[in-house]
Amino acid sequence: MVVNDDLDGVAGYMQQAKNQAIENVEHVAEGVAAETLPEGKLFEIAQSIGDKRLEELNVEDTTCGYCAVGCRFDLYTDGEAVLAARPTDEEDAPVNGISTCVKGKFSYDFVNSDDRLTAPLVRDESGEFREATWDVALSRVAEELGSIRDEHGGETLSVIASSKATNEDNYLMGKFARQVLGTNSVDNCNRLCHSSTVAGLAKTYGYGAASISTDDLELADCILLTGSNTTEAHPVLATRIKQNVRDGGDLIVFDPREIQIAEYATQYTQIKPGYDAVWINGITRYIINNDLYDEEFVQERTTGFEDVKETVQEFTPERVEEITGVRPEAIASAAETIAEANRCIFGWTLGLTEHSHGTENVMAMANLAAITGNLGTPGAGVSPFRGQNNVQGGGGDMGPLPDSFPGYQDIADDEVRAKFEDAWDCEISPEYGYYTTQMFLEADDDHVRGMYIIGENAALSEPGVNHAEEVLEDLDFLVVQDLFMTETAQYADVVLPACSFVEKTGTFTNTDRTVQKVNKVMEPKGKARPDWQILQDLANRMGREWDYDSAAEIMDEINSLTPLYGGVTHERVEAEGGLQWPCWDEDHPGTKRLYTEEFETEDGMANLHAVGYSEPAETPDDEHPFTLTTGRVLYQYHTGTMTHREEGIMQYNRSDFVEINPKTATEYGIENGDPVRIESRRGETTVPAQVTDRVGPENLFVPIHFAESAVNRLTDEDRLDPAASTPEFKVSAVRIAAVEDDIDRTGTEAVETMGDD
Ligand SMILES: Nc1nc2c(c(=O)[nH]1)N[C@H]1C(S)=C(S)[C@@H](COP(=O)(O)OP(=O)(O)OC[C@H]3O[C@@H](n4cnc5c(=O)[nH]c(N)nc54)[C@H](O)[C@@H]3O)O[C@H]1N2
Ligand SMILES: Nc1nc2c(c(=O)[nH]1)N[C@H]1C(S)=C(S)[C@@H](COP(=O)(O)OP(=O)(O)OC[C@H]3O[C@@H](n4cnc5c(=O)[nH]c(N)nc54)[C@H](O)[C@@H]3O)O[C@H]1N2
Ligand code: SF4
Ligand SMILES: [Mo]
Repeated sequence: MVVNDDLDGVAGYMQQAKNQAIENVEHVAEGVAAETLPEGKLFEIAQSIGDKRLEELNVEDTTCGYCAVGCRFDLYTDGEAVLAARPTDEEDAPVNGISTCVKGKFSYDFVNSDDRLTAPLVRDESGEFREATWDVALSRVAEELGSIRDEHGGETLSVIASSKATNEDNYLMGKFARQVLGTNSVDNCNRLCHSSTVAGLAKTYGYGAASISTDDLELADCILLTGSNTTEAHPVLATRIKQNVRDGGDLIVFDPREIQIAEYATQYTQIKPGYDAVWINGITRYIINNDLYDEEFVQERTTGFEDVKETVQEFTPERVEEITGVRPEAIASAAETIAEANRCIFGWTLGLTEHSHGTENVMAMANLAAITGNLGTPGAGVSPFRGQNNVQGGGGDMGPLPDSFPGYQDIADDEVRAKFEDAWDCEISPEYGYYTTQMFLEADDDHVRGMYIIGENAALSEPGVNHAEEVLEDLDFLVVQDLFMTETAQYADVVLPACSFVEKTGTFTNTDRTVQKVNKVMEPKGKARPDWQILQDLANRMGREWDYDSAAEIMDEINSLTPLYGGVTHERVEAEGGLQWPCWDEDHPGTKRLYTEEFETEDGMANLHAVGYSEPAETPDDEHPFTLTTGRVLYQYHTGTMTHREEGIMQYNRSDFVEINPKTATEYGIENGDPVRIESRRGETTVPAQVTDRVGPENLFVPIHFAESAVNRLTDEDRLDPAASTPEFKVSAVRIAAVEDDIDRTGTEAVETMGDD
């Protein structure tokens, strides 16, 4: 690559970033960017800015729209495309400072992509989509949703809200569902993700959120991580964890796959998927029986200890080994390291939650954190790393949920409901609506007849998509609001073009409860509009009089109705560089750590609940002898609508694959790259093999990123966590076969067909 040393400004920065990335192999996110993005791409960015005068570019600081780490940076645009991301002032970037990962730094080709939706589309009588004006499209939506509501009742309508969108957008999605459509069936991707965390933590401690601040990750003496592929899914948090390990902290990783973060761990223990409560209870038992627990904390700040003590007795080291494959020494050493640490953080992600008993797994973990007294102090606490950029805020705090209003206020509580009925001038049923996973099941009996899906690619991301596709096909009416003609939008009657985070203003709330500002960097593409403006137009066509002028005005309403966000105004978020909830009023400084004095339960104590034996809903047998688990890779994001359009990323990762142990591969005559057919009781898919001892001989792993392989054809839509309705994405029983016919391994078609037809 030709390097022009004279490049200054942004171009110089890009060059510097690349040099640093190459030199600093420790920094995996940057290192990966350097390794994976072809030089051409980096050069192109540097060059395109080098060719322009800096003053011709628009620069805004904003918050990343990919994951919930909540990195902040400046984005540079020439009005046509995003040219570069570079660090913003460090005080405005409390989580990441100057770090970002490959997606936040480079993956913006989607914004100006030729296949962005730029005008509303309405399906005509022949079944073809036709471009339409906003007036025509929204009138059609208002008419169809209105007639289903009037004929069959509002409760037969469902809204899927979007954790990609802002808090302000999501607040209005919840309000729209309840006030305009008259349904409590409004939910979002949290159901497929961390809702078992929210349920488990809310029941034990009060808040369904991380108790720590990201800074605590560097203050802990010990971090127990499980079910989190941190370097790939939360790269910037992984950097902070690795920094802690370099400074002498202990890192314990329990995961069925020997993921990259395991290389940095003081202890890595391979587990069998689906039995987390068993090994966690084993550690709790060891700590209690060896008197290593925090007696004072247990006495003064918890209830339920005796029950827990009694219940964990069945999880003897021998039994734990028999069920999970974890050796007694591994339980003992983890238990001792946790107990010896003055401050320990318990971090987890989907490996713990996406199970038919995810809520119990989380409660087992919450018990362990409480009996060791690791809550409410610096460097100690629980940290579920949340997923989508705004799932904490938009997917939870803002209340697009079947059971709660903004701020987790229960819709069944008469006083709370009266407050919202009064503010929104409508009647609201005290009956909870359907969770996302239930919406799809209830549609079979016509309990759901119409859906409004906003920024969610359900046709790929729901469990059991063979069933989800049938539902989408059979609905009386479906409206989809997205950036692209997704696999879901292809089933719609009307498709509405929305703005991406780069084109709008508002706030996102990240994984440690920090509300941060999202600033408009570019004008909307074509006729696309911010989600809140579309909703406002639609609400008014359906008989309401919404007249918000800006996202800030919506936030004012949120402040007045949501105690947790009482003082979270745009002005303060901007001035203070982020505010952590709870922030009760204008004078409240926000909350760095939860539970310093009290838990948010009725008695102020951590209410421990004993958790017994649980196993996956489906276990391997002679017919389906392998356990399939599913998840992510660093370069791709979910169903690929954003990352598949970034050629630099696609050059590295063009298709899904199956991780398969060398022993199993030999047994089936499979070599690296060979196509493998994987079948479950629900469906099948074929992907190339990646032969690796990252997984054990009885386990397989397939990522979730490509429609061609659509791994959710194999997962199960029926068996859900009883408390949270989360599906068991992390365990399916499958069989495999080597296949003769060749499959497309280049992945180019995935890029070309996405959104084109
Ligand atoms: N690059 C990238 N980053 C992302 C996303 C993305 O699509 N791409 N998505 C974002 C979102 S929405 C989310 S929710 C997060 C998800 O972040 P993660 O949950 O870290 O992502 P997964 O790949 O689903 O990984 C889950 C981990 O659980 C392990 N696991 C599987 N089964 C079990 C089990 O039974 N028990 C235990 N203990 N572990 C198990 C897997 O081996 C894997 O290491 O990532 C966010 N960040
Ligand atoms: N097998 C298996 N399945 C899984 C998982 C797993 O681990 N295994 N993980 C689950 C999890 S944790 C999650 S979070 C889900 C993710 O599933 P989805 O949320 O369906 O995945 P995305 O591809 O992120 O879809 C987001 C959509 O929003 C659009 N979008 C982006 N920004 C905006 C905006 O501002 N406004 C609007 N209106 N649209 C926007 C994007 O184009 C995209 O189509 O997948 C779940 N499915
Ligand atoms: S770690 Fe997450 S928030 Fe940070 S740049 Fe990467 S995708 Fe964006
Ligand atoms: Mo997620």
